[in-house]
Amino acid sequence: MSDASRVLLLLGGNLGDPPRMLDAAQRMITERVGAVLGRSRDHWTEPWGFADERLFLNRALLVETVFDPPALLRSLLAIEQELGRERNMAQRYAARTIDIDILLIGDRVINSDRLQVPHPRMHERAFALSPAADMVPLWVHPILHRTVLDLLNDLRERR
Ligand code: PH2
Ligand code: MG
Ligand code: MG
Repeated sequence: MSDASRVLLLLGGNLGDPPRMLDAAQRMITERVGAVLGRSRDHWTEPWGFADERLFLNRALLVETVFDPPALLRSLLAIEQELGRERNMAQRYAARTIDIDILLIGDRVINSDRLQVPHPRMHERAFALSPAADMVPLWVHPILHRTVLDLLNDLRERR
């Protein structure tokens, strides 16, 4: 068995009933992946990267898990599927019921075909950094060597 890792997840969705979807995802994560040590506020955010009439609800979770990264990814994808996530291969970004992304796993850096950690676009996305900063503002990004709060401020400066 591997040691427990602290994982920062981002939940997001903009179809159906987002608060209910995110609550259901959080419950399934607690049951199957590990203890939820903390959660952010809920943030209603503008769709990023594509146009859609419906706002996203985003929430970050701090989770402790004994799963290794591939097992973690597999179980998060299974939860997305069970909650009705449909993937449209023709579109990079699309409206969805639920998305569960791995933002950070401790100070690990992973570059496999299936999984990149830190999430490669987290530093460009206020919808990820704002919820993260509610909970873990001082977590240091292991590639950029900036805290979550610094990354959020950097983004604001560039806008
Ligand atoms: N996720 C995306 C693309 N755009 N926009 C917002 N506001 N929130 C998201 O979670 C989100 C997005 C890709 O996964
Ligand atoms: Mg995503
Ligand atoms: Mg995803």
